[in-house]
Amino acid sequence: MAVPISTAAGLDAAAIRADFPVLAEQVHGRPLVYLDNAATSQKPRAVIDALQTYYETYNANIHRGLHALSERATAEYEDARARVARFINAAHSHEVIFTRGTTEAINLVARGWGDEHVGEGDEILLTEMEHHSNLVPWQMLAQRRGASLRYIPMDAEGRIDLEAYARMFGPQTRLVTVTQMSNVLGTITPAAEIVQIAHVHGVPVLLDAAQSIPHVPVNVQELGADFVAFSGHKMLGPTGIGVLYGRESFLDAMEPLFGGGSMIRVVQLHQSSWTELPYKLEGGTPNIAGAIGLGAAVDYLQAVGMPNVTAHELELTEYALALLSDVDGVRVFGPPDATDRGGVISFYVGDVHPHDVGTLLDAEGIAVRAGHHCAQPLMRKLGVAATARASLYLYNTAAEVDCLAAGVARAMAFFA
Ligand code: C6P
Repeated sequence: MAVPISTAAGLDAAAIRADFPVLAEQVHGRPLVYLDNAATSQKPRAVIDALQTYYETYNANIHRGLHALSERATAEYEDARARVARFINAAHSHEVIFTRGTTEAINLVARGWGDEHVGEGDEILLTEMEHHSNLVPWQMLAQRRGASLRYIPMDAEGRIDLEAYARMFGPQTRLVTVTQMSNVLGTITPAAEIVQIAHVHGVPVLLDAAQSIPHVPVNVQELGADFVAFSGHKMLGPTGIGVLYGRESFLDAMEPLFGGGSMIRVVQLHQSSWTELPYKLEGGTPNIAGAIGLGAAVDYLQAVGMPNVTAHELELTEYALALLSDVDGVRVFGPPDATDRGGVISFYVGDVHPHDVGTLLDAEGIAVRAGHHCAQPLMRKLGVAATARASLYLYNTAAEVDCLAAGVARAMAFFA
């Protein structure tokens, strides 16, 4: 397969591919074409090495032992936190709380902040394109507290009606919680404007950045978001590690979700007091290796340059949209213009069930996802039960997009 050596983005795809051992694998006797990056990304050697080095040379618990291994593990864990904080331009390292992923980060806010600040008759604003992780925790909170969810008007391509949104605020609006990039439509939402409008009304904003932070530069201070949630495994890092970023004053106002070791100041028989951020919100032994791996992933992305990652994916997305729309009978969801979206491309092939499309592509070594993508309300809005979805990342190439389009055309012909 021909692999472009470099793109207009200045990104050396061949060199990058060589850093990802799994990309050399064969699947069903064919070279792997991995286009399921919205589900999880592949890992570069640097991340795998960071995990191995931790386990082989300084595995120990953190913040506990006075011995050399524990001191090194603690230093590396805290260094990873500082690197993640720099990556998103947080004002302080302690505004980065390590979680298991986006899901846990959002649940932490729904419980730790929501239970304290949302009550009877209050309203939470969100969109119909939220992943279940940014929907179900708010339904649960609304049910616990007698609050309600209100949906911001948007079109079928995920474009938010900002004027209608601005009119939704009332005295009982407590929170806006929206995705920064749809995991189905690829739509990039106007996060800065969403935050600006909410702040005019004194309402905080949570951004689900699970699909954005891996692909576009995100500066949390510039955006002004109060909470930002994302997952390590979608940005070249290990599974089981993610981040809740919160502005200091908001994290201070949160109750811990997990009581236990590391999060206390003083424990008495009938009550306890909490220690400072970030530890207050990280009860128990954290995913030490995962955090260190995420630190290595962030270093990798920064070395490539996030603007280069974005530009490369934009180029590939434009190419993929053009090729797929050339296949007769293929319907592509989301904004038609690649500049309004990231490299997440959901599509439907004629009347063929997306699972059959996924199975046929898999037989050719092409990994895509098929299903409702944990976004059932959005599927209903689109009038489908499922879609096939190809999602791109920095190591994908134009040649791989050619494989996808050819595979989709063959699927169409096979079922015609
Ligand atoms: N979306 C997908 O294939 P976790 O599972 O906690 O790492 O991430 C949850 C999540 C939250 N928000 C958005 C926008 C997401 O896309 C995801 C994960 C994967 O689309 C798995 S369902």
